[in-house]
Amino acid sequence: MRLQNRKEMNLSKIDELLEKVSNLYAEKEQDIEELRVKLLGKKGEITALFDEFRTVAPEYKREFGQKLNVLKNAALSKIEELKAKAEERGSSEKASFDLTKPGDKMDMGSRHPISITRQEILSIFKKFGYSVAEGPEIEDDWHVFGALNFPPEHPARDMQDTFFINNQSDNNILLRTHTSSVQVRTMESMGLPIRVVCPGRVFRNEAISARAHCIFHQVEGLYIDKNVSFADLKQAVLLFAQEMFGADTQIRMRPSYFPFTEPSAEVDVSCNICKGKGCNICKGTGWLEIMGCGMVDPNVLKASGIDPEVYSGFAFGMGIERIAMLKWQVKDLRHYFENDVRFLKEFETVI
Ligand code: 2U9
Repeated sequence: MRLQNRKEMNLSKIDELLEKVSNLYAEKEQDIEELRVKLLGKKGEITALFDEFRTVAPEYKREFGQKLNVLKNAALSKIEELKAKAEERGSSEKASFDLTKPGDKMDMGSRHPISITRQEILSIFKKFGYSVAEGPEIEDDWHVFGALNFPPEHPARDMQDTFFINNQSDNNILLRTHTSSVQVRTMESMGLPIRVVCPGRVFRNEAISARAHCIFHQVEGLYIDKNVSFADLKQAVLLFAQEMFGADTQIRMRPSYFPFTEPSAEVDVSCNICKGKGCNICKGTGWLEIMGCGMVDPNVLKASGIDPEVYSGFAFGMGIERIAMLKWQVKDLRHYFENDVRFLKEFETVI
């Protein structure tokens, strides 16, 4: 290693940096840190002089080393001084906040309209003495079709209409197409009488449109006891409709068909928008379809070990999306699945 003589010693560089350090100025913490790195960081100017120190001739090392230490200490205390000033400034800025100012508005989350509607339907039936039961979304053929009097060749058992697990309709494992499977499980496991409502997500192999979706939500109900009649069903449906859509709501029943009920009916409520006069919501009819219902088919009772000679019952089923569409006059079911915040915000005030 060639040792530097006194002339070559970078003493003037040290003086130059001393001058620079005494004039250092920065306000922001980030700028102060930048200055520190420039001088004392791994590749800093002062650090470079320490590297140079190793090459200074022994007789000059003392003088060079002393000056270098003075420079280093000056730089360190300058940086500390600037930092302390910045901190002081920061805390006095904070103290000058107006603590009486109202806070910034926070965006609150809100319940989804399907959840709100589900809760409303359930609390009406809870008031009538029903309990709530839930069950699996992945089901077997028996609980979705077999126990519910679906004939072996019924189209719902086809892959066209139902999602089978592993895409095989003969493996008997499928996504439930209705929550009736939960009522079947209730009949199998609970004692009589039964008063139960079953909410849940169901799956059907359908094209998605403004009125249909391959995933939707249902609430179904089942009431089984001795001497249950169609009149009891009609009264239960009327009271539900009046709680849900208003005390002056009227209902009508139209004959229908389901494998699991006999007789069966579709239920309409009087249109609460035009009060029965006819509008574009009820398509001029004055009536809106809200659910299906019927007396539980004796075969369904038998399949779950209930004697149809002793017991009878009624059942009903409704799509939550449909009820929510009618309640808030939403014209396209897909809004409920897209979760556009502008749509969801409409329900912020509904608890
Ligand atoms: C058991 C016995 C009978 C449930 C019922 C309906 C009528 C019905 C539809 C409404 C619109 C399904 O969501 S929707 O597409 N449901 O019309 N459901 S009676 O009957 C049962 C269920 C379980 C053991």
